[in-house]
Amino acid sequence: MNKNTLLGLSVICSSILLGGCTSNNMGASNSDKPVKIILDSDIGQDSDDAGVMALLHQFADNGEAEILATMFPMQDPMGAPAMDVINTYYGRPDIPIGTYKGNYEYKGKLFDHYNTKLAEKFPHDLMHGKDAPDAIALYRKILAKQADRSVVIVAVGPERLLADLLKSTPDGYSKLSGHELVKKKVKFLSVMGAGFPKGDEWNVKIAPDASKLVAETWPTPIVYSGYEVGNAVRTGSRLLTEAPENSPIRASYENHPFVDKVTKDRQSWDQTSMLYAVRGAEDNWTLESTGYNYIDESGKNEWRNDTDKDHSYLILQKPEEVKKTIEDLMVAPPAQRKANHTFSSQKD
Ligand SMILES: [Ca+2]
Repeated sequence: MNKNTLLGLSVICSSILLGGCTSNNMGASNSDKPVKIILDSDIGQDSDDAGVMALLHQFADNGEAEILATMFPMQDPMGAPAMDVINTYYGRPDIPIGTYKGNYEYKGKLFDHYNTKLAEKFPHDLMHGKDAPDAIALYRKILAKQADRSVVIVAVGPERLLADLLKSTPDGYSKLSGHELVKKKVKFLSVMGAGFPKGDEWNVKIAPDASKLVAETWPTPIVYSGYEVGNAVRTGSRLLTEAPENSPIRASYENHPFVDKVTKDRQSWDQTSMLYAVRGAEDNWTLESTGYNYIDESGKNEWRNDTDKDHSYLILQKPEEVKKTIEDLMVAPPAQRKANHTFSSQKD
């Protein structure tokens, strides 16, 4: 990345991301639309994972994004069905869904706060994680078909799949190693994780070796939305009054134990990473990019300046505007053309 200092503010100017740079207005330009997205989300843990899927589908409705796949990085067999519920609600029941098939022991307690509830209540046809393909194989299958440097991965949970993807070996989909395949096909990685300038954040701590490997070896730019960004943007309460009653996003926030009992809002960690990935920085954020994100063995992290890598982190500038943008997208119904969708011809 090229780096400029503008009025004392360190910003990145990435020729990879932008083909140029104007002040702090970073990210994919309109000419890059639709942005090809793979979402990697630990849905069911926290309500913002449902929120991030709402943003992704609204961006697809707007022609801003193309959804290549959604991936679930944990062993919970109901994660993939919950993703299928939301994809189906938004009229895209055939989006490929991959799930983690490995035996990694996560370093903390995992929850199914709403995956099973969604699967029991809403239409879908992927009923169990065992029926979903292995996420690493699906990553390789999809990446192999895409144009070079065209895919943006948005990772808003533990980075288990990303680390295992890097370590994957040639197969029937590609003769490239995982590292080579990512380098060839991925434009950049947008991560919700860590904290800046220092952090001790859940997504990293629950699989610290994975986040550490990705930070140290991922061969494209990485843009982190740290804990402090989403922590300052609270959303969700409008779902209860403005979203359709049959919205699985609304259902994911209703009665979720992490949602504030008074305000009915929850932090918007995951949505910030998606918003940046699709729309760029606009004037919502500036980026710090001189240095790199160091992650230790336990998952604690800090921004260091002794070496420069293709890492950046978001610095929130417009919390109220970001809040409104995110919540507008979360409460909006699926496009009308999809409201008439029938569920008779779903996945094969
Ligand atoms: Ca998450």
